[in-house]
Amino acid sequence: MDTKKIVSAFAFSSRVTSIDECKIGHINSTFFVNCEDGRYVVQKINKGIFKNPAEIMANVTGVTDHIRAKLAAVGGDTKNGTLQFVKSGDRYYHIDEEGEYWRAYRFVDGNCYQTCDTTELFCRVGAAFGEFQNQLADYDAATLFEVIPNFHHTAKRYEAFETAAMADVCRRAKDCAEEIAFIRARKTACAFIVDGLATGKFPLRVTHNDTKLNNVIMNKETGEGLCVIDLDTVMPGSLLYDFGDAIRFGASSAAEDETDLDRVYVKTEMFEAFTKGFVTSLKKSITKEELLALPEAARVITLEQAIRFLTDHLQGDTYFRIHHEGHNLERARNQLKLVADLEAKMPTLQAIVNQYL
Ligand code: GN1
Ligand code: MG
Repeated sequence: MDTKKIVSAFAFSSRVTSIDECKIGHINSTFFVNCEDGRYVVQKINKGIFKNPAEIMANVTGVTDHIRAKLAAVGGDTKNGTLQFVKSGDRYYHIDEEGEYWRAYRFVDGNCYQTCDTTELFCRVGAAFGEFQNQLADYDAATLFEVIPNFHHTAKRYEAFETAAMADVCRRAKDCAEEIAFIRARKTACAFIVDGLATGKFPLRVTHNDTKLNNVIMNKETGEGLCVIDLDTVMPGSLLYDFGDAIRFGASSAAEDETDLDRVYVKTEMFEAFTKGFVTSLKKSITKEELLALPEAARVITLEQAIRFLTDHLQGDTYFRIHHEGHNLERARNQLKLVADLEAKMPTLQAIVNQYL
């Protein structure tokens, strides 16, 4: 792969001075491209996972244009408040000689966190995701391409897990019998959000679907949320997906792959902080049903992530990039520890959200 040649396919407004590789993220390959007029991100879209890169780029440019217009209307930061993609010819992606899809966007300078140490920070992250939801409240969901069908369909994730456990192609099931049993005991929980969407209990909204702490860039000066990034999975969904995934990642005491499980638990003060930022930012647009379901959503989405990691482990690590053998099993165990802790703390979490009724 000739990175220089790929980079040269994009219409940067000034000369490229250097290129560095970025190692964070489980899916796409990312490079930082330094130009005379600033920094850019050039990314190879993982075609194995994102089967329709052109449609993804239509989604993300549509969404970012919409947000930019919203920012302009209120005198907001149109330069850094949402991603700005760079064209290659007349489109927003470049196809290299190997048929791989690439895209480029302006690097948003700010702070990005992998773990959250203060409640203030996490409250601001919650406010940023709530605001993102608000900005897209009037976006026509019907125009969005469903990039990964059933992405947060936890019940279908469960079915895929059962299939993988039964097939056991790598003969790994015997080493994770306890984890498999733990998940099986929670099968009914998997339908909680999708059933609510199907019956109309929870409204269908445009959601981000990957609301990890590291997907919000924070303003270096003010500390407030500046830009929500990683928009590949923006699709119609439930606000509960976004809330649940944010708690799963940001209210955990440890990284997603911490193996010392005594160090992995839910920080209730972090749950409280995110809830405050998110709910306050959503104002009246969150329904009572959604509000009451927030703690359960955190449990369901954390369980879903454990299911996804364990399924990938059982299938031979074909989806999430691993850094060593057994990495996906370690991640699954970590997430299951969080599920158990969320269950233990459920009354406290419910009391926190009830304050907003
Ligand atoms: C993937 O690549 P990254 O870290 O942004 C995954 C998310 C998972 C996450 C777990 C498209 O996101 O759904 O929650 O890993 N993205 C996709 O860390 O599957
Ligand atoms: Mg991401």
